[in-house]
Amino acid sequence: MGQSLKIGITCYPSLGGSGVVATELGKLLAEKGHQVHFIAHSIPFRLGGQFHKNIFYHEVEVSDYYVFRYPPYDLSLATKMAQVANMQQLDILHVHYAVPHAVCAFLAKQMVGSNLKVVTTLHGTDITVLAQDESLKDLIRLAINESDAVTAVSGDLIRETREVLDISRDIDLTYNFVDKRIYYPRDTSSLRGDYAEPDEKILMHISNFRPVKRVGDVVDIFAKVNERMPSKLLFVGEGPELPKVQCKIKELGLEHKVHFLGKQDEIAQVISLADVLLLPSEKESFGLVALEAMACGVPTVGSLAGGIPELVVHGETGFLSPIGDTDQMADQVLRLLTDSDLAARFREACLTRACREFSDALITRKYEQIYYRVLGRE
Ligand code: GMT
Repeated sequence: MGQSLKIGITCYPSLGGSGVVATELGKLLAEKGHQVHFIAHSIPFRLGGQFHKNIFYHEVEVSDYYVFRYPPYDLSLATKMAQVANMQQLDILHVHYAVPHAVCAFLAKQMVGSNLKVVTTLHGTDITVLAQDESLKDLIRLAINESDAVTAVSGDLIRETREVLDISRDIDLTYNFVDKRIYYPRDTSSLRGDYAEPDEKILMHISNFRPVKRVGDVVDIFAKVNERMPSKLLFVGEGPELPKVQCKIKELGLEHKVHFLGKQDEIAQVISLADVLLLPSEKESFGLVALEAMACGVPTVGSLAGGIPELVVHGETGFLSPIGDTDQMADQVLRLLTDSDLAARFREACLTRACREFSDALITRKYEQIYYRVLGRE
C-alpha cells in the first residue's frame, strides 16, 4: 500500500454536490502524490482555474457530424476515457454518477481491457430518480454490476440501490467529506450587518432549487419563525423553483426579510453567516451542504429524508422532522435561536462531528483502500 496510482476521474464538472466531491477528492489524491486525470466536457469548476501539481484535464469533444440529430456525448466520453486510459496507463477510472458515466466507463473498459479497474460512486438522484425509470433501469444495473467497485454516499442510498435495482453486490459506504482547510467557522463580523440587524437571527438555505429540495417549506418555516423571533432568510443558489419561491415570499409580504444571494463560490464564508441551515428535502442521499454547515459550526434543521439522519444527529448537531412537517421544524429552529446554551452545545458538537467522522483525510484514505483492493495491491 502507498504506491502512487494513475486515476481517471469523470464527473459533472459544472454542477451539484457530486461534481464538488469528485473534484475535491481528485485534488486531495493529487496532493498525496497520485496522478489524477479529469475527463469531462469542461474543467471542473472547483479546480478554480489554478495550477495543481499532478492534475491533468482531458476535454471530451463531441462530434457534430451532420447525420447526428443529437451529438452523441456518451460515445465521445467513452472513447476519450479509453484513449486517456491507454495513453496515460491509468490504473483506475473513478466515475461519479451512474448515468452516463458508469455506462461510459463500462464501454471504455471493453476497449482497454481488464487491467483498467472501474470504480463507480453513486450520489443519489442517479438511483433515487433515474433508476426508477424503467427505460434506464437495466442499463444502470449493468453499469453497476460490471464496475469493479461501487461506492455510495450513505447507507440509505446503498439500501435503495439494492431495492430499486434488485441487486445484491457489495457496495462500499463512503460518506462525503469536507476539506478542513476551507470549511471552518469564518469571521463574519464585518459582513453580518449587510444582511441582518443586530437583534435578528439568520436562517439560510442553499441548493439548486429543484422540486426535491421543497424550497416552499423553507419559506413556510421562516414565516413561522419570523412571527416569533426577528430574523432574516438568506437563499443561496439558483434553479427551477426560484420564481415560485419569489412569488410566495411576495404573497406573504416577506420581501424585506429575504435576501437572494444567487450562486456563490465562497460557501464557507457565506454559511458562517447563518445561525441555522434549513434542509427540508424530499430526497437527499447525503446532503453535502449540511456537512459544509456542520464544519462551519452551523446546525441543520431539516427532514428525515434519505441519508440526512446519518449525517445530522438529531438533538446533537441539528433537529430532524418528518418530510413536510414545517410546524415542527419551525419549533426546532426557535429552540436553537432562543436558547444560547443549546446553540453553543450544538455548535461544538457540529465541529467535533465534522472533524471526526467526515474529514478529508479519513474519506480519501477509504477511497485509496478501495483502489488498492480492486487492483489486488492491498
Ligand atoms: O442535490 C442535488 O440535486 C445534486 C446532486 C448531485 O448529483 O450532485 O446531489 C446528490 O449528490 C450529493 C453529493 O454526494 C449529495 O450530497 C446529495 O444529497 C445528492 N442529492 C440528492 O440525493 C437529491
